[in-house]
Amino acid sequence: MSYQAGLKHGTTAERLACLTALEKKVLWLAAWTIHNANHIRPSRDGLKVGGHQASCASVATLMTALYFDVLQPEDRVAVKPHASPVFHAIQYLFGNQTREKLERFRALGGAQSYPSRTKDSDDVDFSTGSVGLGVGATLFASIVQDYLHFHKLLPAEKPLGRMVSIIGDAELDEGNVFEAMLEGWKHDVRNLWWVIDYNRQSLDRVVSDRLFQKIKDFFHTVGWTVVILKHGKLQQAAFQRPGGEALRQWIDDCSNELYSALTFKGGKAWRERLTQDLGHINGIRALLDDLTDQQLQELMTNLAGHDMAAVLEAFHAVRDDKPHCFIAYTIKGFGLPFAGHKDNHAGLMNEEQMEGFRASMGVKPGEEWEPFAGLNADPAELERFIANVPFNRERTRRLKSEPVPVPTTLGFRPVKRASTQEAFGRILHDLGRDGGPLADRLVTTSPDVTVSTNLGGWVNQRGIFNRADREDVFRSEKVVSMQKWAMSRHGQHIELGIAENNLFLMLTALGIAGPLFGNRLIPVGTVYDPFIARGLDALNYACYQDARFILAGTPSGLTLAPEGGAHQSVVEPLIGLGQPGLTLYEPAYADEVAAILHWGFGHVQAEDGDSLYLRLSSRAIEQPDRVLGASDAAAIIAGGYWQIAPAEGAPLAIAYSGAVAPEVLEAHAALLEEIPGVGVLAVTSADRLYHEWLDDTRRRAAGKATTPSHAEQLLSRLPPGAALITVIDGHPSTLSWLGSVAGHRPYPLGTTKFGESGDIPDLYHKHGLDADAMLDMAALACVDAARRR
Ligand SMILES: Cc1ncc(C[n+]2csc(CCOP(=O)(O)OP(=O)(O)O)c2C)c(N)n1
Ligand SMILES: [Mg+2]
Repeated sequence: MSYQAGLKHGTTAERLACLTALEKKVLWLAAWTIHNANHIRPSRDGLKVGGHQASCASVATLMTALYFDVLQPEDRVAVKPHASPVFHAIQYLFGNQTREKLERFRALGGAQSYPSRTKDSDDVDFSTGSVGLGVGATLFASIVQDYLHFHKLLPAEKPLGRMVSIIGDAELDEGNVFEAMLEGWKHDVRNLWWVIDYNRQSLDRVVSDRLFQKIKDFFHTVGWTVVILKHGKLQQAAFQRPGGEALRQWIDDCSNELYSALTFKGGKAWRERLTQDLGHINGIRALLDDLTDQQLQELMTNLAGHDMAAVLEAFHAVRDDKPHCFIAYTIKGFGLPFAGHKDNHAGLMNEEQMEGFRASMGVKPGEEWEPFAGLNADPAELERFIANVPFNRERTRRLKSEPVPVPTTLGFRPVKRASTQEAFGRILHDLGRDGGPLADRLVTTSPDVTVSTNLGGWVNQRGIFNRADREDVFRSEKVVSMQKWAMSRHGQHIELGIAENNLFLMLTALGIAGPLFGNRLIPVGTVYDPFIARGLDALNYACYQDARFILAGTPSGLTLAPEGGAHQSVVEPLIGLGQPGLTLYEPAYADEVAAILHWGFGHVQAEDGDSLYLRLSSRAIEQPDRVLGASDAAAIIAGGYWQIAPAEGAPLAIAYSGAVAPEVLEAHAALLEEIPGVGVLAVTSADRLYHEWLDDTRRRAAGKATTPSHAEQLLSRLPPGAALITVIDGHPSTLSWLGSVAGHRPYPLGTTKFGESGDIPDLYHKHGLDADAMLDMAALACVDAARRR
């Protein structure tokens, strides 16, 4: 249970020597990788390649200490985005990254600018890039690790890992970090280390002096242990000398801006300023006189975050699994010519500066990529040291996990009337009740909308996950309620507070449980459809990691009618259509929901699969009297089917998605009287239809043979030039593109404006989604057609 077993307490002088040598090499390689990409590799487009030498220099000591000494194989790490070159340099020294990829840093096929689980080959645990999200992801990964542990889905003999985030201090400006911390407190999160590279600089500026106090307070408030690493060993020794206490006080009182500016100016400037401010204090002049300008600069920049011994001491002093926050004082650009300069974030050393840096590192031309060139240590010993680094013991940490078998059918019960949301809830309820391997690996989660998104039945069957058992007080007090709310370590629903960012970070962590922890989970999250937008960057982040999950956005569109415009989703189908790594489905009927979920449980596990987004509704509608066969289900999965086939040569059809089905059928019945043979195309996934059609078009453009896409096959049943009325309770461009597949004229209906409170007939009328609106479009189509003839 504890990770202590593998840790050493007390570092020998030999180890320290190896680590300080490696720290120097890591800094060099990171800076050189960026330099090579910008100044040596030929440019074809004249663009600055970029990279962040100052951000890397700031964190080189911390990351060397972590990766080469402190971390254990079971630990998982999110690295601040701009330290990507440091991460790749470390993996290069481990033998997990190639020189070619470093040489191609930020070029196609090379090491990625920001660590990427999917695009990098050197075992990135969590992708980062959008600041703050990697930080939050580690917290949720820790909850997922606990979940797996209590569900006996982790090897019993292995200790739990620490989820570690190496954080740029400005990442703490992101609100999602604090949302995550609160949720972590509720879940009594453990085994979490956040290491803050406290260089007191963000992109634009030097940050406020008193910020760390606030940061400390936040962490204390939610029960974390805060460790401040401020003064390195050199400074600590200087403080012991006469006048030393005054020097400490001066450093503590110095504003971040002044400290940064003096760091940039160097030893001479420190001497002037300290003489001016402290010269009258006994011992100070002697202290200054004993040091050259260079040594004085070393002393004043000897913050603990750059002092290997101090860093190791702090990390190894941890004795428990409480969440820990390390605030490590550092200098942005430490050891580089622009150290401390406020504009250094994207600064790059020029050729001349690089030559100076090269000389100080002892690296000869031609030896830039040599792992041990210029180090004051025996290469054989360094090799031995690296071969024994605990973190790198298990060469690949990307774990394999067995697929979770999906039953041949889901127990679907036909009903006369139902909403897609009810159908979703009922299917999960039945799975929970009937049990089996799939049900045992399902985990649901929701930001305070569990009951209102119909997860209640499932929760009644499977309970809520909590580290400590907690009875349902309302139940024990015999207060009648449909909902059981008992919590235990065996529960399978993770209840979150209302923070959609947290939902998506939780889905991220649940959705990579397989590769991270060796056992898959099948995560299902629910959210009110409009509030997907609240967590959108985190959803994008989840997809970017290739986390796999099923998301139900429900209720959606105008069908929330009385809830009004603030709860109405308009643009979400376009998010579903456009978001890579996520496939949108918007079924109309319960049996479609069953077919999609049944297939989806396998799809989210497939090597070439992705995550699913089911846009659902709470509007109960009459269900078709039918039993779906295999080919019907296949068409639903492929994105659509002719619910009413068009007659040969029919001049018009209606294509629709979701809960507008009754209005479509009503319009269809009315149209039949005038235009025989009108068809109704049920589009279950505009996303699948669109992307398959697009891929097919691209393949044909590349001269490759293909079979026509599903969209093309469906629409070829209509003669070219026929009218296609498209209808969706969402933005009309979700479906109107269908007109371009086989040369049909689109007549789009859908929502383009904010809604307001009302009932469905009023709102559908106002927004042009009722049968009358469809008939008006049909009349227009007839007029247009007559004009063309
Ligand atoms: C969500 C988001 N907004 C903006 C950026 C652009 N950006 C990249 S780094 C950065 C500031 C980083 O400062 P800090 O976290 O302190 O990192 P360091 O000082 O270590 O470079 C900003 C604003 C981003 N990557 N993500
Ligand atoms: Mg910073």
